[in-house]
Amino acid sequence: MSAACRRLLSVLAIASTMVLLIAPGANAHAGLVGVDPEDGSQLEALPSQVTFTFNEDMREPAFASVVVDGRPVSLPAGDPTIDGENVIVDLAGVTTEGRDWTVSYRVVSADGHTVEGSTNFTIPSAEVNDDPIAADSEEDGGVWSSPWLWVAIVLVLAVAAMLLVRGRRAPSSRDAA
Ligand SMILES: [Cu+2]
Repeated sequence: MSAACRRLLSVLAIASTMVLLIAPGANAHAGLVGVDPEDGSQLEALPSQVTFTFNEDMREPAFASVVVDGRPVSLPAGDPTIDGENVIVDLAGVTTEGRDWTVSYRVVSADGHTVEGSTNFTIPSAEVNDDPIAADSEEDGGVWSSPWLWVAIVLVLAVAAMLLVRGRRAPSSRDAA
């Protein structure tokens, strides 16, 4: 095996390790300590916001998606707001009605790991939402499920790792061509 080939293999190994470390859900060190309204709540009406509280400060980027009765809901207020340990999903402006709500989040913790999860509440008095499912149902968080995003990340990391390996070897130049 040539030196260049070995170097390429080590670069790929480093890159794939880094991808595993940052991939969503691979390693969730920050813990969720509370949700308001509480997971499993039965409510009279849609709350104006859902607040996820963690055991450490959180940071952007933060994404949220909302599903009611199995149908995606668009969030007029956009991405969640981060306030220290709180990640706040603003539901003001949501006009969709329905009974069984799931609010999911994906956010970055202070140590740089991605943390994700969801909470559920029901509005027993509401009509079940049986609207046809919109074609663009992938809009929230869809980019994270795209394989091309991860391919791009692997390429960027591979280039970065290669530059690092080169930089470290430059002074000795023992395998210069
Ligand atoms: Cu962590």
